[in-house]
Amino acid sequence: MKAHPTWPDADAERYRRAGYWSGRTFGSYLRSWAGARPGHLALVDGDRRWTYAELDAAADRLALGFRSLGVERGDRVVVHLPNRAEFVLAWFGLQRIGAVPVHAMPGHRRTEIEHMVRVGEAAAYIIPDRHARFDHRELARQLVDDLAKEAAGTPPCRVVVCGDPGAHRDFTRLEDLYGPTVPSGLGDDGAESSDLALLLLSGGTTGLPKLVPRTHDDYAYNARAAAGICALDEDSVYLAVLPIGFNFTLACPGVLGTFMSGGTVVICPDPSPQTALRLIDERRVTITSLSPPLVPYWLEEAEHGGHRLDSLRVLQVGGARISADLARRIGPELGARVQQVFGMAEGLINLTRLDDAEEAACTTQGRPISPDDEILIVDAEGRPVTDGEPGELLTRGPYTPRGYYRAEEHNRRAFTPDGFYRSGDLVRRTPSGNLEVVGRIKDQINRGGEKIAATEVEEHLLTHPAITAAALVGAPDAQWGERPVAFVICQGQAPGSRELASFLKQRGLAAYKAPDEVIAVDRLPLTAVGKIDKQALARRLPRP
Ligand code: OOB
Repeated sequence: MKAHPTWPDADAERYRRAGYWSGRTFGSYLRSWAGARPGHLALVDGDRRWTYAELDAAADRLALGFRSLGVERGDRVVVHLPNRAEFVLAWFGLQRIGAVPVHAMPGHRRTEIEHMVRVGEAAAYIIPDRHARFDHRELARQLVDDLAKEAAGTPPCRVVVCGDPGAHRDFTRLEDLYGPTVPSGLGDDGAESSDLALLLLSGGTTGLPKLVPRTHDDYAYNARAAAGICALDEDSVYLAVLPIGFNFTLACPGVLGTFMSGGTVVICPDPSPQTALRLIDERRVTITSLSPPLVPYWLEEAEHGGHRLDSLRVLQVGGARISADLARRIGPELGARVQQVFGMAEGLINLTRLDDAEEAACTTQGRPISPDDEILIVDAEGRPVTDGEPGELLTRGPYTPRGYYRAEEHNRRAFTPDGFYRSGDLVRRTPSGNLEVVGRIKDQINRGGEKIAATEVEEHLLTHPAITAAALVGAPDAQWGERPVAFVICQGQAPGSRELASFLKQRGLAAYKAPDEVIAVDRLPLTAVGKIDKQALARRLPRP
């Protein structure tokens, strides 16, 4: 059985003929970038730098190391690294042998990682030693030990540590994976462009998050098309502020789009505005991307920090809705053009264009990047709405996969029979032709760009001894856009938000998913079909 659906032959052929799908893998792309501009600066992390030739050589050497560890073509490897050059080096090292990175977010913990390792049957798990006061080696130790007990005899998931493996002798230091310098480089990576290149974690609406299978063909096109719209070239300098594993940062156009254009990627090691604005000044950054909650801090730092920001041409903002008022301040206060990005791990990317009217750039979330992105805006019965009316966004196209990875049953609900992805987003087409995101019908909370699947958290809340029923709802929030609030029915004393946060932490859930507030109720309102009526609950919340 196939692990995931692919595009029907006729569509694949059309995408190839249109030139969207180049027939090349990321491993071969890197080789040709290095051939074209060997000495050009590709990657900067603090005072460490790599030219394209050096990046290519590092990928070769790491590829050999991964291979010696037993990682083979098609194997999945969970990458859980923060913003460091090693993310990029390891990523291309894996690409070069046709292995498949599975992207974890820095905040993910045991629950999320275990899920990715299990669903992906990961051959390896790449971690930092410590990051943000968390010892990743401890998490890895417990996880691989538990898995080994369960599945004695099957190949273990190897742990690779960027930094110090500490006392864990069976863990491998990433540094030690560098094989000998191979002047000619590895030959063909053996992968085909239609193969899986990476797995992205979906924002999710169900108890268990889904993995999105992205191929070389589709993901390379995603990065290339976005880079074209942003007019990137070899003088472009992209600052990676949000996590590199996030689709936005990696390929919209992000890190990969910058490489496709021969530019330079600068890694921002922490998201503080001081660090980011200092790097923009020092490295003459031309483009970067942010989530909306960071924008006010940047404006504040720009006003008082004394940084030279005149190199910055474009500030992309996306992942969650930015208010028009905030967007309007970006041009005058930062001297950069605002570009809204409405994308999804599942594929479709919408961008406002650099020559859109200022008002459209500030009030809409852009339009698809490919002429062959198909968009339907439909009502609750699946019928197209009158143009300009709001409805659910359905989409299909050359970089929107036709289903999740190993999730056959879920795919039947998340995709229409003719292959459209049901985004769960409510949008309307504005007179400018751009889309505006006006709401959501999926059971998800968007905390300033971080997605929280309500049912996932509810399932964990229900394991609390005092809680007999739970509903997680997004409350409007001035800073985050939304924050998670839990309505709970309890036996005895209701736990407070602090207690629940530590309870969920113990259960290995990422901290950003914990409810900010807990409201104890006697009963939960139900809809006509007997589901918890979240809209009724949302109406009980105070407006910000
Ligand atoms: C990005 O990807 P995901 O997979 O974390 O989240 C996708 C969802 C969308 O379905 C939508 O609900 C929301 O995030 N969203 C936005 C938005 N951008 C994403 N809602 C309103 N306004 C926006 N600008 O979030 C993502 C992937 C690639 C590029 C940018 C964002």
